[in-house]
Amino acid sequence: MAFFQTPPELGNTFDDDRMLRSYLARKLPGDARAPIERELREAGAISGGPLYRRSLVEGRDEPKLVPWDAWGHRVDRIELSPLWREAQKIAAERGVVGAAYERKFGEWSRVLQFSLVYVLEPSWHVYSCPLAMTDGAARTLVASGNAALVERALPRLTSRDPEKAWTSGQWMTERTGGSDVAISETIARPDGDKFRLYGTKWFSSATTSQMALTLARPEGNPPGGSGLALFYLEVADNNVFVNRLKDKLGTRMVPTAELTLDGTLAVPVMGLRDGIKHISPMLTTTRTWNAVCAAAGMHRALTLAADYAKKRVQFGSALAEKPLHVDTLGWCVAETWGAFLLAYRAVELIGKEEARTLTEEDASLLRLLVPIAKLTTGKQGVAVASEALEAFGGAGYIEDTGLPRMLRDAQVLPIWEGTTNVLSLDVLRVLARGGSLEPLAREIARCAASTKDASLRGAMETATRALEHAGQWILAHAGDKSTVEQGARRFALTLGRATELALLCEHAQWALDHEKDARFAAAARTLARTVIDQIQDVPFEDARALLD
Ligand code: UCC
Repeated sequence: MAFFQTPPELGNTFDDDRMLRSYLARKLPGDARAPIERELREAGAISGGPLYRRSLVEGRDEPKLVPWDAWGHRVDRIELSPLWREAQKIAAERGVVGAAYERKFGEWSRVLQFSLVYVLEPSWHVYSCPLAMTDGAARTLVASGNAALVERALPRLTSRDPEKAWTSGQWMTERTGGSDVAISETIARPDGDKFRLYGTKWFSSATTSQMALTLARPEGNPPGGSGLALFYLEVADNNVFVNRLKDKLGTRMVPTAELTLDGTLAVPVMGLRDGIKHISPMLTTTRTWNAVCAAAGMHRALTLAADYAKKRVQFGSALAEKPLHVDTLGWCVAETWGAFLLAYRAVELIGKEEARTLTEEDASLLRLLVPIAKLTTGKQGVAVASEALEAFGGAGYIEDTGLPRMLRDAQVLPIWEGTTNVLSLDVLRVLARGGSLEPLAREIARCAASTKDASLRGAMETATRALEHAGQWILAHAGDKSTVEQGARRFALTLGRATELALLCEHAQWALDHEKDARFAAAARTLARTVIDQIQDVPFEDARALLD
């Protein structure tokens, strides 16, 4: 009898998620828990069942640009994959954006909404990208106080009716750069009480969206970020030309396009200045999506690898019996749970902000936590996806297993929405503009205060010491801008990993007390054995010499 390997399988991706379920049990108030779990269980059945199966067979069904119709008219139509069309419907009906704005569960509404994202994301070929920007646009419009735009767009952006629901683009990146947005070249010329935009947008990920928020410089404004204004536009019949779709390493179902705006009618969202500042609610939102999706991708890769390890026999026993394989997957679990808790801490605070229960201290924590969560989980997402693929041996490298896509899609997480280095500089920006490490110190002290079990003491101390070391380092180099900038990534990653470890200790203590579950404690100890404190003084000459 010839041998055929049994492939990995998924069950209900909510029911099978130890971390998510334990987290919800710990956090949700009694009356919210049952209805939230019900919604997530339904989403988990879709994600682990029909959507996952489709994602495997439709993995090459990429979007197509149709620039001209049969009779020579320029149409610039983008044909989406069937799976994306299905995702559009599921997302609207399940309220993957809308649930956050309905606020049925007060400050926990964001936990429901982001948990829907977390459960569904790995099965719908990164449909979370346009949803993230839709959520970001909704939050930005609400924050702007522009009543006319809120009235026009918000009901559509948050609708549960697939026929009415809109998605939004966020068009910031230009040929001049995706990081240094202040040097954008798009100009805005007055046309009555509106403006016409002229320029090129180099990456627009949700090109099929009905609206977009974008930056442009009103003619006569000074150079730099403060001279840009934030504009709202609707895409249909509005002189938006699709130059081409981008040929990307991953996120291949996302119709990322290069656009020319040639007289596109737009209205200012909030005055004619400070566009970067005004679009910052969008950055906060999409970066949180990024962190949640990183944790979701890690969890999916790990779940498949762990299931496979039970089925795959090599050298006389299942991989799940091999100490070395178990050790490798155990590391993946610890990284995944750490990433989850860090991302969800940002989610909780956004929920509080929207329910108006956020304290000033919480607000300072949120501002620091979002870039830290995005940059830390982005790196973890790539590392865990890579390790999970390797755990399949050659099968992890073969396209029709559906596995390689996980690594390609993970690789975008540290790139879009601000690279690791740009976000490390954002952390420095927070500290330079009146912030401090105090909110993180309080967070870690809170975790330490609740962590009593002797088996967690060492791990908790590792987190506390790492944060202290980071604090000493930044203080010691306060006057030396170049040294601080050079070490910014190590600094930010230390903050991120220390916070993850502290949150994991806190959760582990709760799980020991309330669920008699020692797995989170094992995960905390495993995470503590990785490099948490990355602070080092590296002579700049060494780095420079290597590039000369
Ligand atoms: O990649 C892209 C699309 C991909 C699709 C996304 C899907 C994601 C979903 C995932 C699901 C799977 S779009 C391109 C993304 N690009 C970026 O994210 C930009 C990266 N660059 C930066 O973040 C830079 O740090 C800039 C652009 C913000 C730096 O510009 P400036 O002009 O140098 O900034 P300033 O002068 O430091 O800040 C201008 C103002 C300040 O306010 P004031 O004037 O009151 O001091 C800042 O405090 O903006 C404020 N500000 C912020 N506020 C700047 N950044 C922030 C922030 N993050 N939060 C709050």
